[in-house]
Amino acid sequence: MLRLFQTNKIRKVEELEGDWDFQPIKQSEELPSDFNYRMPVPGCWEMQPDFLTYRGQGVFRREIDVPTNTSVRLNFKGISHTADVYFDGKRVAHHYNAYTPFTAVIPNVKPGKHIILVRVDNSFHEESKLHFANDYYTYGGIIRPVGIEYISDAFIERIQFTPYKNSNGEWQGNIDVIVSNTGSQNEEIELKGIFEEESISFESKRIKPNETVIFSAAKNFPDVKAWSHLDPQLYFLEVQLYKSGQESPSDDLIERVGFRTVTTLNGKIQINDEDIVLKGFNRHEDHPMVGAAFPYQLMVQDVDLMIHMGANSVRTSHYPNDERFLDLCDERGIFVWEENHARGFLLSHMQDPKTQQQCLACNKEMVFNHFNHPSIIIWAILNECASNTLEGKELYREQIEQIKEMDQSRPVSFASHHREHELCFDLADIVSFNLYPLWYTNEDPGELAEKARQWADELGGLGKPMIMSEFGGDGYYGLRDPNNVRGTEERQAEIIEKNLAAYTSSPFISGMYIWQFCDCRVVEDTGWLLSRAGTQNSKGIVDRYRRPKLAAEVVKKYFKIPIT
Ligand code: ADA
Repeated sequence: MLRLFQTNKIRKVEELEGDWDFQPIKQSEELPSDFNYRMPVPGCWEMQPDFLTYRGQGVFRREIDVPTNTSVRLNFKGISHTADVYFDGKRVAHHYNAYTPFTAVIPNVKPGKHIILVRVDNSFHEESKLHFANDYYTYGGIIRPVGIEYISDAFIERIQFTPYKNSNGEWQGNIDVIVSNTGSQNEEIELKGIFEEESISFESKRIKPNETVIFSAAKNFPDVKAWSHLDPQLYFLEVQLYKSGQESPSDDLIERVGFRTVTTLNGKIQINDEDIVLKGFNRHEDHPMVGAAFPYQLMVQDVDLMIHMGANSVRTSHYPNDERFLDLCDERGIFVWEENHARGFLLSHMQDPKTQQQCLACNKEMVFNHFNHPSIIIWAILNECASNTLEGKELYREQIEQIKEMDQSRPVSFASHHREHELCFDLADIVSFNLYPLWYTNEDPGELAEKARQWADELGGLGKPMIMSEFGGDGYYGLRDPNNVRGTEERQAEIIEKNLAAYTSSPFISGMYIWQFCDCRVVEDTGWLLSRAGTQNSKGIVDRYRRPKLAAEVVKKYFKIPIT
């Protein structure tokens, strides 16, 4: 399943799910011709008994049968972490970063059999600045779905829909449709939009070969209902592409959109002009049975569990998530803080130009691909990086400006652990603190929150909403002790209780994300093994198998009380 709704009625799309041939290879080895394994796609190779901790390269192979003369677009939703894609032996794409989608267009494909090869690398090396030994696991494989789309020369790349209210409080929307021409001739293109059986017109345009053009339209939507947490109304926005002189469309794309605004005024966050308080979890896409390659049912289980505990929000720490998960959040009315892929970069790491370039690429892919999800209400960058330095600040600035240029409709934030040394609050719309009172420090959560508000006010965040973006403590599932010693479920429950009691009663806090929803696997070579026993981060409120710990009842108690 690529998405939770039908994205095309005209363009033919198939999912390339199933067993692909697989062969591990060495770094400098040529592409293999013999394949000794079969590997599920989507899947993580760590789930296969011969590759439990394999860090290296492997090649996936799949034969496809193309029905007619056509152009083809391969749509990879996530390959961990570096991919080189070959079509009939010719390289057609190179992509870095496990957690963002990419496509490869192959023009003029003849009918018959063709071979797709994907060389995948999950090793840590100089070129890989976002994936390295870290407090979560970088798996290997084609971890998210793959689609094949049969496209005409001119095709719709994507649609960007921005809802807003006019001065009379009526819903309006800007629609941008991005169209490319992969053919060798100029194309005269007309688009027809359809929304709830009403049509939307666009000015026709000529597109030269290899050119990408944006078609724009603005429209009033007088009869729609707003998307909200309690009533997440969604609508389909369909765009059809006609080549000049043709009566029937040759391509289409359907997006699912919602009408809501996000603002930050008077130190609070508003959805559709109403103040909200975000209550939720940091979540890693990780599960002991599937790694990072979530099937739909396990996504639903996670969302259900979060809702069951009273959460209204999730932070996709520390990378963009699978689009099906975001679709699900749209459907269930879960507010999403989506962030780019970055955790704990020191200044020297940030200053390597490759790091910034990989972050900028990630930001672009995140915003372009996830733009239409009404559930996403915050974009964030660079979790716990060098925002306490002037040099780091310039890199934060460049990334925030880049995001603002792509999307002015959502606030931007970043999670900081620099306390009174933070230098970048002036760049963000929301100030966010990762603080671990009662776990890494012995401070009182309420007093610390007051201090944090003061730091925010003094350091450029005056008048801005404030979020406690991480807090929590270890609790090993099943480790119980009436003395509440560190690491027990009792101690974790106590830490969570004191933190939530403080934050849910502080009027200046607009959101809180517990670290973390579920325990997650971590990379062994981080050097923190003493605090990461079992190579896992054990601060989950549920364990890796989603069994609730004692703290789950505490969360329920606090998250279910309405906060005004
Ligand atoms: C940090 C970090 C998380 C996690 C957490 C912890 O705040 O952002 O990824 O590592 O600490 O468990 O210590």
